[in-house]
Amino acid sequence: MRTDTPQTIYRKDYTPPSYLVDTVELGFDLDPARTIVANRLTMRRNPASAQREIELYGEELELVALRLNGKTLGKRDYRIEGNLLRIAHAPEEVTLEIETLCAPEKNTALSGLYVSNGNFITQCEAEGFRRITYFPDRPDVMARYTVMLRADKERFPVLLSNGNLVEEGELGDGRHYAKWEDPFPKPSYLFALVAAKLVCQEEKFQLADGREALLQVWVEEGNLDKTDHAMQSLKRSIRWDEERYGLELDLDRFMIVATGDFNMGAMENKGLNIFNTKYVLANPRVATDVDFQGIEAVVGHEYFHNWTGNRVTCRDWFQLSLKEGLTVFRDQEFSGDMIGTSSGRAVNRIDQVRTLRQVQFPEDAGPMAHPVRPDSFVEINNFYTVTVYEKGAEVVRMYQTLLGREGFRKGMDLYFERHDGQAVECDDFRSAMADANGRNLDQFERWYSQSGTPVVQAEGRYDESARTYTLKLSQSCPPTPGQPDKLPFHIPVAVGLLGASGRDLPLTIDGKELGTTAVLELTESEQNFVFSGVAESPTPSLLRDFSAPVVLKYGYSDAELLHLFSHDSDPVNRWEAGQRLSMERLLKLTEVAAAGGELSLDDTFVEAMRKILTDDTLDPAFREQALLLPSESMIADQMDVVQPLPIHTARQFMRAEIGARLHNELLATYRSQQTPGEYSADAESIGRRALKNLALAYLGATPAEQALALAQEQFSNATNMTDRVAALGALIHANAPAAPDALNRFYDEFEDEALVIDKWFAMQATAATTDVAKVRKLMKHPAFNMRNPNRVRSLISSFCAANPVQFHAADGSGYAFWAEQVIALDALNPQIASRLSRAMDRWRRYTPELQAYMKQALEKVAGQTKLSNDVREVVSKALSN
Ligand code: B3K
Ligand code: ZN
Repeated sequence: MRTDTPQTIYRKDYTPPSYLVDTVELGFDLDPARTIVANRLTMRRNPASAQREIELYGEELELVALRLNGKTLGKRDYRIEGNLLRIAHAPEEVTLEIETLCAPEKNTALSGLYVSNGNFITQCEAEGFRRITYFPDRPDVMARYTVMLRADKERFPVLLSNGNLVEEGELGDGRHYAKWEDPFPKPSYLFALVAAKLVCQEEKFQLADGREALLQVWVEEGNLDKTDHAMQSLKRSIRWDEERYGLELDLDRFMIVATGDFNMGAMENKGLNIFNTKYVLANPRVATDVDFQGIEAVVGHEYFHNWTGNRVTCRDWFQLSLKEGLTVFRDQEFSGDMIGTSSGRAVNRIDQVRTLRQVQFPEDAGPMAHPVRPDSFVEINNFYTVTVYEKGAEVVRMYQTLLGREGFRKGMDLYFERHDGQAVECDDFRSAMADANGRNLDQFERWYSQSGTPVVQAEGRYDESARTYTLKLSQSCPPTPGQPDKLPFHIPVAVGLLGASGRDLPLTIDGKELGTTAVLELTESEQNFVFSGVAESPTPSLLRDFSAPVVLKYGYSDAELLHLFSHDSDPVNRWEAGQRLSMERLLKLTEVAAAGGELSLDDTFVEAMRKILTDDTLDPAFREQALLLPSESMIADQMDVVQPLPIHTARQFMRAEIGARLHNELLATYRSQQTPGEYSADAESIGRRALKNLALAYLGATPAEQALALAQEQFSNATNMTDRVAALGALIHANAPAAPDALNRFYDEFEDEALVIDKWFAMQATAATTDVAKVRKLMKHPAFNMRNPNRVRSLISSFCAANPVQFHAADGSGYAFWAEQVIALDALNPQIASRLSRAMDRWRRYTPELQAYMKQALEKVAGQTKLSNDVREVVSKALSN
């Protein structure tokens, strides 16, 4: 917590570290109130640095002793300025011994060493290691670690750290020890320790080269019935990385530890991944299909970091997307491959596109917009964003689209050949891709340096006599903070042409046959692509498989969209056509609702929905995606002045219309898509449940009694959490008389399952009937805890980010609540407070009345004298012009 003006750090100011560290020996005497950390480092001057002082970072530490080459340093031998400890005139080679004290039980920020439900846990990325000991805590300093842990045996029977266990034993007086050695040099952000009362599911697993690795999933006693899915996911991840990229597990032991108090999803510490329980614990009783899928993806993600992030790491934090964008891409491909079928893969891709549009596009268009490789930051923790992660993954995906899967693999191989064991930059990855394929990817660099979402405008012209179709593509990119003008991007635009029958036409450009999908490379502001031998006037299917993270504009007619919605061979674009059809209508309905007019929905649209709903040749999972309407926030993004209430009214009206006019088909679907028998989280069953529950939701959007009876019946008889919450959600969203009782029953049954109680809070927080007063009341519930990030997210963040009607209440009460909670949370956990503060990013887009209240709330937060850098950066960017 600082009161001085936060400092901005610039990418251009990078200088190499003055000293390199070879070895680190850490000794921990673990005590929740007062932990002693002894740190012995061997260092040597870095020939690549002009700087001669030793620079160590430290935060919230009490320095007890400091020795250099055996000699105790006095106050005059070093300087401490803020978080930096500097030692001048040090020799070429030094051994530093540092003893510090910290208080893990007082650490509510959950960064560094903290206590969670009585257990010791660490989180060091990005800059948590400096809260454990003084250290050159920057990712380009890689060292070998040996760790000695000492703790009370009764309270902390399990002692874990990175690498291999080399020794353990008793210390007398009820204490014991364990010594761990990590054979691989690593940056400090990958350090981890766990001292806890835990149990594990473990298994020996055969690696491709014949070695056996010990795999463990550690959880609190009582949760051993929820570890199997994580273990299976881990094994699948290991196998997949061997097969797809030839990358093997390099350790004899790989551990996952679950904790209930965690700022994000999980962390890829070398050999000792630490996870939020949300991404480990699952069984059908407590976890939904989405939870099962999330666990597989996150277990994969953290495992894949072992190569993309750990073996090859980032030179500095500006390069974060080097590991995150690439690793998200890898986990996305993994999830797609695990589903296997092409339509399953498409559904997976549609989910990615939806997230990107729903969360990343708004970020790119708001005050926090930044390039995939940012140029500056105040607080690095604010840059673990959807831009760095999800847009970063799209950037990596574009290499694969441009180079092909094999070309991409060649690039990956070269990347590891060149950089294994190094801390590198995004440019190094791009060079490896270019060099391995003999391609010039210079212009592609702009995806890393320019922020904002590019807009690609398309126009098509068919020349009947020449049998040519000319596609004119032009690009532009709106100004973003600090970047008024943009240069053209290198954009892969995958295109197909549909004939009147709905079938793909063969594509030829410059005499080259390109199959039925051509990847056009748009590199200029404007380019023409001429397809020859086009037998009929086609309907263009543009940006297939969402080949670039851009907004695509084309003046589609309703007829063309209906044609694509019925026939496009590219499932992503088929879905996209449906989204465009609904979005157009939702925007018109919103206008009418705002003017107090009468709402109506055309038959054409309802018929198109009916056709998809009843098309049994389509996968249920795809049908569900195609029938799902754009969210209220996505509608808001399309408007010049956002009016949350009319948007809600319009969307609710459309849901009710679909529910009523397709009543029979929805009911039939509800009945035909049941998944009786034992629960299985395979893609097929997940798809059936999704479609069935969407049908239930549509039916529940109408006033029909029958739907509520179905929901009640499903709620009572459900044998899995997916069906249980879907039914409860339908009751809550219909404001059914049975809802309060169902909520109580749900609570009583799952009182001891923290992750389920999170759902209980979140469902209430996002109900359109839940106003600020109700949220305040829920905050007084004994199960609410302001110190637990999952709980805060489930109640406070869900309300502010996913209950638009109430959050944007006309009296400004939602915003006042937001300010109050941001301030309260900031004193406990700046990272969580900062995430919440982002709910106000796009305040300038609302009506003047709402804007005035929002500004007031932002100013209230900004006016606090004691505010973390995290929150200060976000609110000051929101308020600046
Ligand atoms: N690398 C971590 C994120 C750390 C966030 C620090 N504020 C998880 C991940 O992306 O795998
Ligand atoms: Zn990651």
